[in-house]
Amino acid sequence: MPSDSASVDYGGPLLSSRAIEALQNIDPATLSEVQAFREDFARFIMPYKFGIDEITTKVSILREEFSELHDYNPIEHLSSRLKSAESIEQKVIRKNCEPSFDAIRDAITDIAGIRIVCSFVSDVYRVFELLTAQEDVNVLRVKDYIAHPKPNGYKSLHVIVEVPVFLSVGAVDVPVEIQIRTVAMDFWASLEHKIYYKYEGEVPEELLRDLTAAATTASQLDLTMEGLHRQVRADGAVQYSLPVAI
Ligand code: 0O2
Repeated sequence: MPSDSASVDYGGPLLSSRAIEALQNIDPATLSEVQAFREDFARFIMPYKFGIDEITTKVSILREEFSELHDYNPIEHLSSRLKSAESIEQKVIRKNCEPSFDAIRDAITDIAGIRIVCSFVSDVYRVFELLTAQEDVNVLRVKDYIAHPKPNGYKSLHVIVEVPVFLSVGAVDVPVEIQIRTVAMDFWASLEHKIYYKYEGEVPEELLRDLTAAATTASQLDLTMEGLHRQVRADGAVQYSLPVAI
C-alpha cells in the first residue's frame, strides 16, 4: 500500500477530477481492498477469455474446412462475449449464490459465451454435433429451445461445454456457453432483447402478442428456407438428431 496519496496510480487522465478527488478521500484500507479485488477479478476472468479463444478457434477451423472442402459454409456469424462484473453480480443475486469466486465458478456457467449463427436449422444441429464430438470438448448440459421453445417464442440451442485451457500452472477446465441458432432465430432474439431492455421487463401485452406472432413467422421462414435449401442441394431428407429434451 503506498504511503502517500501522490504515489497512488488512480488511472491517469481517464478519471475525472471529481473521481480523483473521491479516490483521494477513500481510506487506505478500503482502497487497498478495492485494488486487491480488481486483481483477483482479473485473475478469475482470464481463463474464461482463453476458453472463448479455444472454442472460437475450433469454430473457425470448421468454418474454413467446410468452405474449402465442401464448398459450403454452415456458419454465418460467430460472436463472443465475457459476462461483465455487473452481469455476474446480478446472476449471483438471482441464483442466490454465495458471493465468492469459488462458488461463482461452480454455479455460473455462462461467464464465457459464444454465439454461432447458421443459415438453416439442420446446420445448427450439424455444428452442434461436430463441435461436441471433439474429444477435448466435454458436454455438461444441453438446453434445446428449438425443440422446446420458451413460452415467449425464443428458440436457440444452448450447450454448456468444458474445454481445457493450458496455463503456466497447468490445465484448467473452463465452462463455455455456446448458443447456436439460425439467422431468423437470432433476428427475433435480438429484437426481443432490445424491447425487453427498453421496457425494463414490463413489455405491453400487445407488443408481447406481436412478438410471439413474429416468432411463429420466423419459424415458418426457417422451414421454408430449409425446404428450398434441400431442393437446391438435392440432399434428400435432412438428418439431424435432437440432443436431449430440456
Ligand atoms: P446475456 O446478456 O446473454 O449474458 P442458467 O444459466 O441455466 O442457470 P439461464 O441464464 O436462464 O439459467 O440460462 P438459459 O435459459 O440457457 O439462458 C441463458 C441466455 O440465453 C441468456 O443469457 C440470453 O442470452 C439467452 N436467452 C434466454 N432466454 C431468452 C429470451 O427469452 N430472449 C432472449 N432474447 N434471449 C434469451 P443472459 O444471462 O440472460 O444474458
